[in-house]
Amino acid sequence: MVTGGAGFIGSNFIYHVLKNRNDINICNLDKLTYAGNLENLSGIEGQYPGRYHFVKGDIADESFVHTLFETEQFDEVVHFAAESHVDRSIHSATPFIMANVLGTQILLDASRKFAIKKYLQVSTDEVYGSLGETGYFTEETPLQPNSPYSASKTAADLLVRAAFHTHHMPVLTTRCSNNYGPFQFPEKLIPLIISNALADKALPVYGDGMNIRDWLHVTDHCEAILTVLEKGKFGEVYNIGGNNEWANINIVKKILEILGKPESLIRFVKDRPGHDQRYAIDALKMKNELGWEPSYTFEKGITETVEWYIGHKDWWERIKSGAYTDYYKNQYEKN
Ligand code: NAD
Ligand code: TDX
Repeated sequence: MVTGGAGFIGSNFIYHVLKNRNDINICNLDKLTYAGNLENLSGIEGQYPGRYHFVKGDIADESFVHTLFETEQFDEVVHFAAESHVDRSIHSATPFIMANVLGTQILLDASRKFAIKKYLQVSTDEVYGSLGETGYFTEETPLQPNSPYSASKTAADLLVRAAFHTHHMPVLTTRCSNNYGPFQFPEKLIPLIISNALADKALPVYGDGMNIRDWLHVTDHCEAILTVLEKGKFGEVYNIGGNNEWANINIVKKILEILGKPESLIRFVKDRPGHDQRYAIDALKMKNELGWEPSYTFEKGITETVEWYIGHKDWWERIKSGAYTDYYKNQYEKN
């Protein structure tokens, strides 16, 4: 079972697995929140007959989850489903606790009751907090989350850790840096900048634009998760990253250069409260123990991603013209 498979990384993961592993069938459990979009998977049942099906439901609904596990008899669980946007967690934290914390414990309980053979928790580098100018997050870095989003992801990681130590559950945890690629919801930096620039709209950059993120192509993340699922050691944490640090302002300028749009579109806006300064992952454990390394260069990945958004204007225009417009006004046009 994949949870959250109608979102950005989950949908990419489902395609990646069905394409590369003939012996794996997938049930996708997703609540279809604002971020879940079945258009991301349109035609997949026909492309892979009998190997994929969708179930709509909430991971935080205990009786529903237990019934589903009993009916479907899953072997393995890969858990992506989450509220995932830091800015939304600053406006309202409760949905993050319900989905990310309660939802994770309910999945762990069901996995234990129905003797799931492997449970993989998809986590984030944000659990480690923020770095200064030097250094990297290793798997031993203390957990110091700074936003309600990252605090909820940290709580979930600790519940997974407890499930291993207390119940000896077959769990694995991955912590990845920022992803980019096709099907990313246009509230996140890269798709927001591409789609706004294509529409000649202002490009909001928080603060001075000097916050740094380590960007990884989503396909590399999916391959890393599959590697951990197949070769990882139970109870262990694996950091996944691109060794690819960029200041936000330079990412924005890079996108404008690819699109041939002017830098005059850039607007420096009010900073995100508690904005983490820098994330950078040390992914040596993935390389040395499991033999995984990123395959995309950033040049190739970002160029392909910009081309994907140019070719899928209908996809993001539909999102941007729906309920998302209210969020956008509240986040960017209120001040
Ligand atoms: P996303 O917001 O695009 O997708 C999340 C999906 O989860 C959506 O389809 C949504 O409908 C579903 N969902 C939310 N609450 C649910 C619930 N209660 N029950 C069932 N489904 C629910 O997120 P994403 O960017 O694809 O991230 C996926 C996972 O990867 C998250 O756990 C996130 O913390 C983690 N992660 C993301 C990044 C990144 O850069 N995007 C980096 C590292 C880790
Ligand atoms: O309008 C914007 N302007 C801006 O300057 C937005 C939306 C973001 N930013 C900045 C904030 C961050 O420094 O860009 C950077 C990236 O922002 P997001 O795309 O919101 O990602 P981030 O906050 O880094 O979190 C992401 O990476 C880790 C994902 O959303 C998380 O789900 C994942 O865990």
